[in-house]
Amino acid sequence: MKLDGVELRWVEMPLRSPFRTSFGTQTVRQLLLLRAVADEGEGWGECVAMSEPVYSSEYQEGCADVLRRYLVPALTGEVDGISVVPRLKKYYGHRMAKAALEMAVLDAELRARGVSFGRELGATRDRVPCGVSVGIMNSIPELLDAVGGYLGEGYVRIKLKIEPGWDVEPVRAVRERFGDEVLLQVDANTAYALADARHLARLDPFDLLLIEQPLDEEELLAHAELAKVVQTPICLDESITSASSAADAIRLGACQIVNIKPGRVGGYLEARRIHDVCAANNIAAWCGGMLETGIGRAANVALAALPGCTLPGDTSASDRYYKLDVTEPFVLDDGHLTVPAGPGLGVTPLPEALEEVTVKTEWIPLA
Ligand code: NPG
Repeated sequence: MKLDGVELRWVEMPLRSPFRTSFGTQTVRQLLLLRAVADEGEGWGECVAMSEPVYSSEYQEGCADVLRRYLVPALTGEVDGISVVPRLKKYYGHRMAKAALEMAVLDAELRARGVSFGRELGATRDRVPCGVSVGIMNSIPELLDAVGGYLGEGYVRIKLKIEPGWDVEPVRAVRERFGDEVLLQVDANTAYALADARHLARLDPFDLLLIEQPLDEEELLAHAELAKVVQTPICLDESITSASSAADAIRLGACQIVNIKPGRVGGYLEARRIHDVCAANNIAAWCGGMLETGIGRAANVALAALPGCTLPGDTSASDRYYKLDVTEPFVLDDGHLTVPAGPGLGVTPLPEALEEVTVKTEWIPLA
């Protein structure tokens, strides 16, 4: 397959309600969508970088810049999904930008071959159980209302965002109100230090599935130390940037569970390798989320259907975040989403919806 070029599309998706994490509050999700145009057809990619470098070092304008300056121009001549990331090897980092480009090329290739993302990645299920991530709220009653709403909609697992000052009490309140059977986990997004180990151990009585990324992303050994004090299983997110970092973290005892986010690790093919590393080590994995549109959600749901993704993912329905998605919405059915079965992502943006959220576009031609 030969690429004619790649269109970048800046979209702004208003959130139905503000989403607060330990790194900030989002009210609008700004994303970069990619459309790879090749001789054999088109493919879509989604770059999950945020507008500011507050979750990771990448950010939207940085991704656009590296895509136009280095990554897209490197894809001259014959290209297919599997060759994208190896061809970009000389350019350090920029995993979210690379992931988006790989995704767009892979989608174009798979659509041309008539193969779905799920089939290509090795999915073994046609629907996946879904969790939901619940932001930090202004009060416990507000939190209980939100959690009650999501449980009522059928979500099979609740993840509470936590930070110092919003941890033990919200967890206790959710357990007291909704009982011990609810699958419950927490996500700190690096907000704690190893010195907080005793405090975090106060979460142990609540029988959580996991505590996600309590410490800084570079602190693997500290996570291993924390695991000796805290009984709740530790799950890593920000720290896991590749299959090799996943293997190291597991070997060091820094995590017992892994959150796989394709953008963070440089693409769906690396995400699959991480899945394989986890499976080989008997480490549970699950698919994370980054407030994707229906485009990224389609691919995430395919990843979540792999056999080693044994815990429910942050693969919520479109209406968890957006009134209007750019594809046909993903709708929860008995707590599950259906894995798209059509060629490539199995979903295509709806022109009108896409237009409504688009801020600008840019065409990057290939020589
Ligand atoms: O359901 O898509 C979702 C969101 C899940 O909490 C979620 N994502 O830290 O994992 C995270 C968080 C996130 C969202 C991080 C957007 C960065 C950007």
